[in-house]
Amino acid sequence: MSLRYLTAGESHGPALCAIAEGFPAGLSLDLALVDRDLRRRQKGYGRGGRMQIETDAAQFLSGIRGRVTLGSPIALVVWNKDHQNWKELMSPEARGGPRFTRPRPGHADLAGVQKYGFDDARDVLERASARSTAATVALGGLARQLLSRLGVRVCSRVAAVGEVERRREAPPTPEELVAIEASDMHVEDEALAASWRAIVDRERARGGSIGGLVEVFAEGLLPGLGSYVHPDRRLDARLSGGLCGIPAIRAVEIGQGTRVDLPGDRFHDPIYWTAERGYHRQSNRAGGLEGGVTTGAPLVVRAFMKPIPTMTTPLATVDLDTREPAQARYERSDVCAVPAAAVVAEAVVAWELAGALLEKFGGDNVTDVEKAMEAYAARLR
Ligand code: EPS
Repeated sequence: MSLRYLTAGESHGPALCAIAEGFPAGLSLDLALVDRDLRRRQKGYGRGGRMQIETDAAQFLSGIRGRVTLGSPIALVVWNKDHQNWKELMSPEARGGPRFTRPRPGHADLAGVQKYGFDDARDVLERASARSTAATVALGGLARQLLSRLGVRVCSRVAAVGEVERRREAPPTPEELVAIEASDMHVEDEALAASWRAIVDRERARGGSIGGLVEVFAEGLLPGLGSYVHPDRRLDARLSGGLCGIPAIRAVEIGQGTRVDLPGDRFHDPIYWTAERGYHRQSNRAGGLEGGVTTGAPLVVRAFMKPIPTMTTPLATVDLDTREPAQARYERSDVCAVPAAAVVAEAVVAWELAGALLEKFGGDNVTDVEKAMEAYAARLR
């Protein structure tokens, strides 16, 4: 394990924090870019009131000196501004307020209460909240800068909200990326964004919520990251595990991996060789991974997000105190967080790719990593 991390923090506690260990020394960081990713995560049509309160920013505590990594653990904090309003409920010193006794179907509320022996689902939901993904995105922001130094670019887009889906097979162009970043639906096509906004509005009016599909792309990868030699070294396994670790992600697809309706000759990518290009393919149905190993083609990974389980028209549940039928308690939430999930998925993919790169080319200093990559690329040629 060359790169590892831990996050901590409750949604309305004082802060979210993270420690990353295994970054090579000598990497120049633009710390403002991490905050830029945190702002991207806060955006999106369909977000709830919390995002009006927060202006997420990472405060770095260790592992960086003069904007250059030291090779020592990098600790960071994202303060929860909203904690000021929750001090009586959510401090290490206080736990006031009414208990949360009507668990929301689809959330971790009931499972967590049963598992940990609580009588208040708040003890569960504060950590189960997708608020924790702010820490994930800050870590991804660091990984992205390492990848960028090593020639790898990671980006994302939304491919579906509710029933309207439009996938891409190839990464967005730089011009399309500008449009994606400017869009409150995180997509290059404004007409598509408008149809998704209408779906979000419909669900808001129904008191419901809506999920969708996000796509993450990575370009500039050498062939040979990850491995087939053991299940836990397969990069597709690591990407899927990481992505399913994001709250509300229920399924992952690599390339056209779910197209089990296709026969083999239309599922795989024929191999060619020319003196100019070496080994290559004319298609990328595999999404850049074969046998758990990068092929050198762009990585294409999709993550499916379920509708957020907190709804103003709640589902049936049972009260934890009385065991009587009840309606699930409503907590402030998002009607749709699919654009934000794309940014989080990007961070997770960046993190896993940075780990895979360091595993193959690892060194104590980022220049050592670069040299190892160059030597490997020369062998491939
Ligand atoms: C989130 C912050 C949370 C929720 C959301 C994600 O803030 P609050 O509970 O104060 O409104 O908006 O969490 C959920 C959707 C959930 O189900 O837990 C964030 O920062 O992304």
